[in-house]
Amino acid sequence: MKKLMALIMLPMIFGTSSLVAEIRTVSLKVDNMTCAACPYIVKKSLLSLEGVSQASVDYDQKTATVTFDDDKSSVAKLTASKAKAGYPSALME
Ligand SMILES: [Cu+2]
Repeated sequence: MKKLMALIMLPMIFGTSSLVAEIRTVSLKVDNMTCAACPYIVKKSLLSLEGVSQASVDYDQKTATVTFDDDKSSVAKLTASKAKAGYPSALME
């Protein structure tokens, strides 16, 4: 009976792995940053997204480094938010 329970529990344990928050950090290339205020706007738009815990923007390199919860956000959501703010961006490989 214990063995049967273990067999039933296994998929439950491994099945929850997709529910566990996966924290990802990605770098994005950001277009249209033309003045010193732009990085702040980009950073604000990123931090306003659900699941984003950290965002830093490098004006000189024209990049943004974002840490987010993969279950609550996605690279697509990050780039969509920035595009909406006027800064198209793409994931850096
Ligand atoms: Cu600007």
